Amino acid sequence: MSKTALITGVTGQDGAYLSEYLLKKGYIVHGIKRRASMFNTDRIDHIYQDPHLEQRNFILHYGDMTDSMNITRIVQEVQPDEIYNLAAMSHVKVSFDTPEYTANADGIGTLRLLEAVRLLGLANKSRVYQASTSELFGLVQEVPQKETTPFYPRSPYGVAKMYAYWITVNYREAYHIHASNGILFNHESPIRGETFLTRKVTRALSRIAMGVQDKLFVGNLSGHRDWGHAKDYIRAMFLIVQQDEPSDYVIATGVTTTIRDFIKKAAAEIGLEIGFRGEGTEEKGYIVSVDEKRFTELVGNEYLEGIKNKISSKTNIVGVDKAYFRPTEVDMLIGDATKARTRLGWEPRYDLAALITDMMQGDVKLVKKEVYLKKGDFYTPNYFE
Ligand code: NAP
Ligand code: F7E
Repeated sequence: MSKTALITGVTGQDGAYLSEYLLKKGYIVHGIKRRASMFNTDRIDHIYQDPHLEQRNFILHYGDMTDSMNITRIVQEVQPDEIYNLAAMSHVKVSFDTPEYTANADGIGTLRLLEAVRLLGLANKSRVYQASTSELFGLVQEVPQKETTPFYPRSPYGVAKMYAYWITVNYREAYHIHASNGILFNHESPIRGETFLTRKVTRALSRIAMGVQDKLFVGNLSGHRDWGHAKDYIRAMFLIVQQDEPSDYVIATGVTTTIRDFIKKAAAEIGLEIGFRGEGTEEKGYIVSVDEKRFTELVGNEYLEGIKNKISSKTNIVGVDKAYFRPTEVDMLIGDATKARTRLGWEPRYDLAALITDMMQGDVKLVKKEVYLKKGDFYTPNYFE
């Protein structure tokens, strides 16, 4: 018989990849999506099933992590074998603007879900995966970070996720729920939200290359992140839930890179060499040279002249805007996933170079579509942050 999974945050990056993955494994997948004033199911459109079909294995429910009755009712209706709690206000910078909401959705939301499992008598049936985060390590107390590294969160998001982490551990110990935390380091993809650093960079570089954007503004260029591919990380989520015993696992690549280097590597992917000059808010990035063959192959010959102009005029294409600084920053993340490698047999298949290739290819393609529509005089939104 097919297993049934319930995914909160099904419309997000990880929710979309996990849904696809579980459907391929023969699961019946239920997802919770929020009501929005526009369609918000772009990432799952390719697996969406018409509600009028009689036999469906992908079913969406309206819901919200801030609504206990809604969460409890959905868990009761679905009677899931596995619950993946991926829903969250997941943007660290925005959590400083919406701290109470973040605590409610990300922290108490997790409690609501666990309490639903307990109250409905599903403690022995429904396994729970909690989307924990490397943001728990914040002001890092150890390098690299592993399961035993003390937590020191640095944002309302990190603090809310810390509550969610411990309430998951507590419900495991108190009520013997098979509940586990995946302490996932940053993971990205071509469908990453456009306001996270990596996607903001790959999208902006593609647009700059094709002349539809002049400049990329970022915040702190010196932070380090351990970036992996979301496709690898949702495999880890699945493996964690399949273990006989629940436990908490760090999932990371073990390689850390600065934001500045990420920008350079992403640009190099399409043949652009970027150099940085200046310091602090005066630091600026320029195109120093172009690999004409690579650029022409991947972006297009028609845009080469524009790039050469930017080089000769020393046009600055990356700038720092302190609006993107955070009141407290997480400077250095690098994970040690030895426990996951040994116990789960998990290994990432993508390294940073492969991740960047995938993301740049995705965004170059999207910007080509944008340019095509603009040329045809059709409206295309700018979507600036
Ligand atoms: P994401 O793309 O931002 O997706 C978040 C999902 O949660 C979206 O479906 C969003 O719905 C939904 N959501 C937000 N608030 C909600 C609420 N109050 N009620 C119900 N749904 C709500 O995030 P992601 O990158 O896929 O990450 C998945 C989970 O892993 C999150 O919990 C995140 O905090 C955590 N995490 C992510 C990373 C990473 O690097 N990606 C690393 C560690 C942990 P809308 O589509 O309507 O906005
Ligand atoms: O920032 C710096 C920023 O917003 C990465 C979430 O998925 O991963 C994510 O959180 C770094 C930070 O991710 C800009 O200051 C510079 O140092 O892409 P990010 P994050 O904050 O690491 C963790 C693991 C999660 O759990 C979260 O849910 O890049 N940075 N300039 C910038 N960041 C953004 N967003 N935008 C900038 O312009």
